[in-house]
Amino acid sequence: MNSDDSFYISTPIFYVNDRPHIGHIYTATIADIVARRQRMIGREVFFLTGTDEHAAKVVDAASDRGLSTRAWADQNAGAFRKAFQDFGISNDDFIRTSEQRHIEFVEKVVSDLEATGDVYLGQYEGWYDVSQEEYVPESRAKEHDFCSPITRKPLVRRAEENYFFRLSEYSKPMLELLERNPDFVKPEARKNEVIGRIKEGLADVPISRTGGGDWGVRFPGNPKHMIYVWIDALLNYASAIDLDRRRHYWPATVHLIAKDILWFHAVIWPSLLMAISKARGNEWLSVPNTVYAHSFWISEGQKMSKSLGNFIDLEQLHGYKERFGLDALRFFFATQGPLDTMDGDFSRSRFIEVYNSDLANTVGNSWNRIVNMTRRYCAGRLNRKVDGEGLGAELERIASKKPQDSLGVGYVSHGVEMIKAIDGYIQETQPFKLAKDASNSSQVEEILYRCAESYRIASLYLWPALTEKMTEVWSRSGLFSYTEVLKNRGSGDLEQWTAWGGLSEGTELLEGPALFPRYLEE
Ligand code: ME8
Repeated sequence: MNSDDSFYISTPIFYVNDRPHIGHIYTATIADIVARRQRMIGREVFFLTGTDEHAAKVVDAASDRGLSTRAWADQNAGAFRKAFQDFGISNDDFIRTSEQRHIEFVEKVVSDLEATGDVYLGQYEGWYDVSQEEYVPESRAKEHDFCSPITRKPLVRRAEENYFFRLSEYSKPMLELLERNPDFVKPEARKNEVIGRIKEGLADVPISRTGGGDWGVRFPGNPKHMIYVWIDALLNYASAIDLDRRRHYWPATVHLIAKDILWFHAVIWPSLLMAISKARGNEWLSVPNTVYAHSFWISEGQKMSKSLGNFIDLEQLHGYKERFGLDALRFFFATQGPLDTMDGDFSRSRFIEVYNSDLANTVGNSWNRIVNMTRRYCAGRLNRKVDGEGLGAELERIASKKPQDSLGVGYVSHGVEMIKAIDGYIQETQPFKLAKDASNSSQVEEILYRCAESYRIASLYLWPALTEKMTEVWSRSGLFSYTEVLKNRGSGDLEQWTAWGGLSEGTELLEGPALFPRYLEE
């Protein structure tokens, strides 16, 4: 088991047949928000992402462009790496399945499993979904008119000699796992889907192919066979940890994925891990704590697809970043995204609406008011440190609410609620009216301290999403210590930081450009 203060989160590793799009940036951003909050709490976080390279569609996409597979994979892996930097993702490692450290790990695991009989040579015939690189069971193929349940492309009939993984042995252990750990699959509705499918029965799954060229990991001892891309891919979560200095992160706290790849993560992956642990008799490959499957973004009300040409691509995302700032995009992902079981619509008009109401008019405007009043009525300084009377209890009430998602992404919305409470308090106490009479000055100072201090607490909830602008707020109010701790990926002390009274008496609030200027569509 990993120690209580370590936290390991992963995203899927993404196919390098093409460039990143909104779905990839979304999952990485949500994982990033979770990772940052955990670092603030004081956990030692390991955040992994990377690329899945040995798929046949990577070979096809490269040959369509007249490129070598390696060159195309390198180019796109580079595009993912760069995109994650551009969108503020704080991953600790980036693994590529074409790396030697990964390939050797996969070979070793497969040999171990062959030795125990969990992997064996057999004959397979079935319906293959080329677009998803997976076989579809007969019943599911029929149900979907022999088309891909995901992409609707026709399935093809394939027969081959394959190595198999003895998944059929793991129905019982899987059901026991789901019973023992109620958080194993999240959200709840996804767990029920998984349980339903396991109860229909688990058949052994092919884990190698022949005749598909030489791009991939060869089966140890039988080089005619290549290891099926999904087995290769899932093992990234372990190969990246297979270093003495990293093993204590195991098992993964959360594998964050979307619903399209739930089966692989919620059933095949843990079964594989149980088989590996059996083969090696070691503990470090125990099953993950949680597989969290979010839903899909659709675009302006329609499913995104290559054929409709309506994918929100990197260029568009950069456009949002340039116009509204990176924080605005991260905030939209965090508060409006398909984190639960419903798909989410990414529409420009909704983006602007949320930006103006939550960021410009609430988060940005509130800070602006506090600073302006402090400068106008108190020469820019918080002269009187007081308790949180009239506001503190409300902040505590908001902070104690559990967000709807088990990942804690919903805490970002708590920050917005806190700021709304500050606005309500200003409305109620009317410091701008009180300030007209000099005899109220101490009262005004108290009110403004409460506002600034509450804003400071809210900023800690908002920071995992609004990393740039809340860092700016901290630097305008002398709170460099947070920045220092978090910049170096150190562990914060959220509990202490969110206690009342973090702003010291005499703190100067500096003016600066609006955090989120109101956006008016030309
Ligand atoms: O499946 N909305 O890679 P992939 C939200 N290599 N998220 C989306 C999305 C959408 N419309 N479309 C994609 C693979 N995603 C395998 C994974 S893991 C061992 C191997 C995100 O490039 C979401 O996270 O097709 C989804 O699970 C993932 O991209 C699929 O990425």
